[in-house]
Amino acid sequence: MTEMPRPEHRDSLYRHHVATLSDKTERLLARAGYDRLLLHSGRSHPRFQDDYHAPFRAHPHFVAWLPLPLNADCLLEIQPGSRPKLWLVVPDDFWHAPPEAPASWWADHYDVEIVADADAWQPALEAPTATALIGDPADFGTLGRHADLNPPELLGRLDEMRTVKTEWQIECMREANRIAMRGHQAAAEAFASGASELEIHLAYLKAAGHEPNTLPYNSIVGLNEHCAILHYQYREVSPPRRSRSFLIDAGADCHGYAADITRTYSADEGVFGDLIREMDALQQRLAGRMQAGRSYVDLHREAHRGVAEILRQSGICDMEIDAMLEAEVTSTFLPHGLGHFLGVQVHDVAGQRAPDGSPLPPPSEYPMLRLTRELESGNVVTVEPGLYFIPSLLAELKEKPISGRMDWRAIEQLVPYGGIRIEDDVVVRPETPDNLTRRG
Ligand SMILES: [Mn+2]
Repeated sequence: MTEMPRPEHRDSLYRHHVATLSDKTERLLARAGYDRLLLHSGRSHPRFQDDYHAPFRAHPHFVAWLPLPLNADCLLEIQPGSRPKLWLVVPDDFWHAPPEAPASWWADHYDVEIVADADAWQPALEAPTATALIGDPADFGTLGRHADLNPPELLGRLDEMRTVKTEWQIECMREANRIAMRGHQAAAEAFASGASELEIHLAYLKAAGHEPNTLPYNSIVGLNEHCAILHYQYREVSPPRRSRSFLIDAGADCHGYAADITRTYSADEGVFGDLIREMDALQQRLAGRMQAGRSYVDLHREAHRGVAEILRQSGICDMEIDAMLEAEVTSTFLPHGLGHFLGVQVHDVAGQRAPDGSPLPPPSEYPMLRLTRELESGNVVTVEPGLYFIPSLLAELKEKPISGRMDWRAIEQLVPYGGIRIEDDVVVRPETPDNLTRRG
C-alpha cells in the first residue's frame, strides 16, 4: 500500500485530481440541491458473537478522494467554496499501532482534524444545511436523520463521475500493475518449478509485497482442472502429481486503486500451449481496440468471433464461424464477459448505465457482461477473453443438435488442462489505448 507513482509527478497529479473532483462535485451538488456532501469511510465490525474483526476496507466513494483505503470511521466533508474537511480518526489505544501520520502530499489539500473516535465528528452531521451523506445505513441509524442518506440520483452521478479517470487515478493503476506483474513473474517461476497452488500464491505475495488482506480481490491460483473453475477459491497445499497448466488471476493495490491481471501457462508444448498463444494474440488484438466511441458490447461480440475462429482453426468445432455464433457454441467455452470497469473497485461502478443514468442491460445472449457502455477516453477497462473446458457446460453442449460438429476426442484431451484466461488493464484513448499491464 505504500508504493506510489513516481514522487516527482505524484504531488501535481494528486493536486489536479482533487481540483477535478472538487469542481465536478460542486456542480453535482448544486444540481441536486445540496449544500454539502459527507463521505464516510466505513466502520469496522466484529464478527457475530466475537471480538475479532474482518479485514477493513474503506468505502469506495471515500477512497476515490483520499489514499486511505485502510482508515475506518473517518468523515470527509465537501462544501462548495471551502477546502474539503477530513476528520481523521487516530484511536488513542495501546492495543493497536496508530495509522500512519498524514503525509503532506495529500493532507495539504484538506483541513485535517485528527480525532480519537467518530464521536468527534457526529455533531457535524447536525449542521442546519442541506446535506447528502454517503455511507452504510447500518453505521448511521438515527444519526443520519439530519442528512439524506445515499440519495439515489446524486449517488448515480457520483458513480458516473468515477467512470472517467483522472491522470492521478490512472498512474495509481499503472503502479498497481507494475507491482502485480512482479508477483506474476514470481508465480510463473514457481509453477515452472513444480510448486503447489499455495506455494505459488505465497511466491506471488512475497514478490508483490502484499499480504492477502490488502489485495484488491482474492487471488485465483489454479493448476490443471482448477483452471476451469472461474472463481476457484482454494489453494491446494501439495502439488499435483503432474502440473499441466496454471491460471492465475491476481492483482495489487496502489493508494486504493486496483490492478486485475490474469495469465495462463502450459507445462508442455502441445495443443493447449498453442491455444494459449492464439488466445494471447486475440486478447492483444482486442486490447488494441479499446478506443473512445466503440461499443463494449460490440467488442464482446468480437471476442466471441475470435474464440469461434480459434475453435474452428484448432479443429475443435468444424462449423462455419457465423453458424457457430448463431448456435451459441462459443458461450460454452467463454461463459463470462469480455471485461469490466476498473478503479477503486475491481468491478468498478456504472458499467451497465448510460452517462445520463438510464440502465443499459446486457444483451439477452450475454447476461454476464458487466460493461455495456460506449467507451470514453479515460475509462479504464479490463480485457479478459477466455476459453475453458468446463465439464458441466460441455455436457450441455453434448446434448445439443450441433454436438456432432464437435471433436469430442480433442476436447477430452483438453479437459485436464482446465482453461485459459488472459487479462490486461487498459486505458481507453481516442486512438491508441494505453495498456497498463504490458507497457508499465
Ligand atoms: Mn477482471
